[in-house]
Amino acid sequence: MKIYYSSVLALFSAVIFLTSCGNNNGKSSGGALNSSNAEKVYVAPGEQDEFYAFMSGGYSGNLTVYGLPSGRMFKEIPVFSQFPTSGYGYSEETKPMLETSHGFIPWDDSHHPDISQTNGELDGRWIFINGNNTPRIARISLTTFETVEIIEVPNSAGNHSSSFITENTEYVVAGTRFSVPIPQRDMPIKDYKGNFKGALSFISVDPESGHMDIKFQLMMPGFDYDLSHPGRDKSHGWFFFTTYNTEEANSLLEVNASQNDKDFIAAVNWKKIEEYVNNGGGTKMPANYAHNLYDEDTHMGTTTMKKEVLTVDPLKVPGAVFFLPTPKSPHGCDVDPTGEYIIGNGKLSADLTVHSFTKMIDAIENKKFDGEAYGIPILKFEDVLAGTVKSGGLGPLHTEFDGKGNAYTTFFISSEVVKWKLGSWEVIDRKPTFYSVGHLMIPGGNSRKPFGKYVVALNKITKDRYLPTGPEMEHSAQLYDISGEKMELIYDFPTHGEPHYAAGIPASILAPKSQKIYRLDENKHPYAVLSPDQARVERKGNEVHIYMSTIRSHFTPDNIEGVKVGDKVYFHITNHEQDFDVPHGFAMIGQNSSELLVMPGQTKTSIWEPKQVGVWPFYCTDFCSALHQEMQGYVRVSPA
Ligand code: CUK
Ligand code: CUA
Repeated sequence: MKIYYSSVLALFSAVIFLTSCGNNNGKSSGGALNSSNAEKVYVAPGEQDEFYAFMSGGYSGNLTVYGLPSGRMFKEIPVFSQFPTSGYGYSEETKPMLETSHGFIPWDDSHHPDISQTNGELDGRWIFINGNNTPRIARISLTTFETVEIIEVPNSAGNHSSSFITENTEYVVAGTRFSVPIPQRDMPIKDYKGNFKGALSFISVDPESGHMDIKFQLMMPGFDYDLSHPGRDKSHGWFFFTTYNTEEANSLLEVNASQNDKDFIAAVNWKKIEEYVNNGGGTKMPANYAHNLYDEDTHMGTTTMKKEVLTVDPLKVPGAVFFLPTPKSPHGCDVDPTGEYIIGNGKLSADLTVHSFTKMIDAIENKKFDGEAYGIPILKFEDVLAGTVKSGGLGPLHTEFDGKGNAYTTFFISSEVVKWKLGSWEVIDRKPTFYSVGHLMIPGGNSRKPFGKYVVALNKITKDRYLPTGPEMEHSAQLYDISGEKMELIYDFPTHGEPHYAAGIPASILAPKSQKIYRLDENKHPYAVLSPDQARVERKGNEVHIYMSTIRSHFTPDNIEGVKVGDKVYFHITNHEQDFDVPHGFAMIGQNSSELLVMPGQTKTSIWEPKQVGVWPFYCTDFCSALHQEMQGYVRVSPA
């Protein structure tokens, strides 16, 4: 299909045109499935996958875990959203994880997972992901696959250029998509220009505990900070952010916001700012934000409300922030494994712009500037340009690397992945995606050490790839074998929610570290019962605490009397199984939260507020033994 365009507007219509005319005749195309491809993705019964792939859940607010190459989904990890399957966000232990300065927010829009690194290589300790809507960053343990920490990001709005991490997981970085008045205040929207600010947050990660803390927020001019990536190897110590709307328009009809032929990539020397802050620099400012921690010994979540944050004015730290002009509203901002090349994908362009880190440093040292924006020096485009990739595609978004000197870029409008060579900028191969690809992922493909065997394309539109399921369809991932010179499409599989980005890691790194069971003798939950003979019922005013134990297949106690209408009944349930993968569930009639799933060695709490007199049953929701159906009990509720 030939596409020509003469204006930005034509490009936007091209988006609509291409995505709506796709292959909608019910006949799929691009089926490259021959028997050798079938062998490549076939993981025989009893065998296991070679890679884990963690896919963001988009508006599901969660993170899903897949195997590659099979495309089998293993788990959905609840992060920002309540999840009835496990009771996350419903149990008393996990409710605090969803507290924010706006109150209890039980959903979000999760975009970019990133795995912790040591020396620029995946270490598989934690995975981080951003909440885009109510700005938050979560840390998930990769031994328990549970969300263990969430920190809210104040002064941010649309937490999109997040959550990317530095080479030794010194920082997880969160950038704001929307600039806003800081501090927030009542003011005319049309006065945006010059008055709004964009906060780029550097959140430190404790190397032992993993605990996050906002070290500083860099208060940048009021542009939109879209995506970011850390420098690595030679550019370690820097962080790069794409911007759009450098016009600072308050309404983004393209006539307003795409006037500038070039927006910027902001280059931030965070080491320099860190030094400034460590020497007492920066200004403390009042800010309200929640810090939620899940303690893996007590199995309890807690919320602390923080009251201030340290802000840094970039003009106070000379030599720390520069702008690199980059054409056509750049979206993805990706740094190659050597740290030399910074790739800006201008959404409204056909070409990719590659900047050189070495040239950037030269230009800075020689003070070769081309003006400034709000006091921040702008480097000359020609002085920092390493090369241009004449891609022949339309709507470039994101780039990953295979560690063999090649880069792979997605094109949303022309629906394809293009493979090109770093240094010579020549296009080596291109393969269509079905349809409209956003991010792509090579395991380790944004680290110093990629595992360049597969690339997964994360497509926004599914159309005719699967059996029809009504107007709404799941999104679609496509797997390409990239071990040879040419890419080969080998598999399609549906995904859950809207996966924006994904992070992959070899199973050989992660699988051996996965924890199998919580030890009951290490359970420090304040309401745990460590043996069934401690099970009991205690009344405190109108609160009734039931300390309950479960073991195949019985609740102790299972007949509870003495509860009255208007009481608040707490079921504290400890699972006493010693064998891994034997959960028990708990459901009580009329319970308006959700069931609970309690793993061996764990304690979880559910509240029930009976409104009616009677004898009411409860039961186990997880098929735990041949006598699972017998795992039940009654609560007698008497008049108040
Ligand atoms: S993205 Cu968030 S709008 Cu290109 Cu990372 Cu999908
Ligand atoms: Cu316990 Cu079913």
